[in-house]
Amino acid sequence: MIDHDLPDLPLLGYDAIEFWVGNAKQAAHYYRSAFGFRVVAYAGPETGVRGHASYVLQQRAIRFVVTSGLSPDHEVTRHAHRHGDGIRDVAFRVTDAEDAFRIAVERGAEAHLEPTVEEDVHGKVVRASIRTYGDTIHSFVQRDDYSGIHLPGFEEVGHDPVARPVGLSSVDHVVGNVAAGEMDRWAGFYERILGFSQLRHFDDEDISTEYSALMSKVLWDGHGRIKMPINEPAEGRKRSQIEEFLDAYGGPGVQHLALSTGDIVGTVQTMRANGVSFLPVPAEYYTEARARVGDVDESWDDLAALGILVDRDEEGYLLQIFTEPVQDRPTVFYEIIQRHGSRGFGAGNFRALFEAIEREQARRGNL
Ligand code: TYF
Ligand code: FE
Repeated sequence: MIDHDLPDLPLLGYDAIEFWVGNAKQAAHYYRSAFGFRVVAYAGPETGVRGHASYVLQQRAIRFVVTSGLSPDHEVTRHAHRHGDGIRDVAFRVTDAEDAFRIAVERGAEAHLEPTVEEDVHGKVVRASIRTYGDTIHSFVQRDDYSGIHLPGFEEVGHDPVARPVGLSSVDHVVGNVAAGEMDRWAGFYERILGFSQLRHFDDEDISTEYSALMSKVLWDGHGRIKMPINEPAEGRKRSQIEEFLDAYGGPGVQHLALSTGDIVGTVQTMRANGVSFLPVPAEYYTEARARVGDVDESWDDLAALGILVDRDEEGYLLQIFTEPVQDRPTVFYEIIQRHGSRGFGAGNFRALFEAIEREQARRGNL
């Protein structure tokens, strides 16, 4: 619960999501050519930054940073060695980073970066970070007094000849995988430290043991600006997909990022044409889904041709689809989501989804 003796800790939304990768130059190219992001800024030796290179990628309100180390012992290189390409920082935008950091640490967060002011001709940015699960951090970024492209040290990159936007518009949610028995502790972390509350949880016996082999709790900021589900493995019929992730990633970390689109049919058509692989959905799914969901604005033929899943609840419906992991390790993947009223996570798709994931686990010899 929130400690009401302490002031509120308002998070304005996601700031950048930073990936630490083996080869940022090539990772940036993938997000440009396949996901339609535009490279807007760069930092590295050419811009006076030592030790690493970073590319800032933008599509509407989504900002990714991909960074790699330039020498064998750099911390970014070591992170990439251990985890493979993965998410280091899920940053939040705040109005006062020093305040946010102080409140979080008073509530028990482990400090990673003390409040740090960076300045250039475009103004100033204040940043501070706390640790979360595994080697993942949350930065608090205060950039109201900054007009530069990203952060001091970055240089703007002009026209991107590769990127063609695919319609992705914002980060909907960011999901973490933690070890068995740790979900409640991390749910408590988001409640206690950031003042989040539990939106819903999937730990009913039938869901967790019969076919999903995972439990999940959704923590959110109470506004919908930030949603952070946490999964842990559960005993199931088969080896948990969460266990597979934890082994391949070398511990807890971000499992998937859900990105919103206003036109999922167009977005998925373009991403598929760009070479992105999505989880295959059996044709029978659509017979069941049409009966379960009823009328939708989209054409069922388009949804079936593209493998888009559909779910409905009291508030409306949603469309969602999942990529294969975007590394050779079975770790981070993406969800593309379009909401028509529903604030859910597609619980009605869990059986079809988790069975599809299990088929992929089996193809990798990990089931
Ligand atoms: O974020 C969610 O809850 C949905 C469902 O390993 C989901 O996207 C949950 C766990 C998982 C894959 C998808
Ligand atoms: Fe999701």
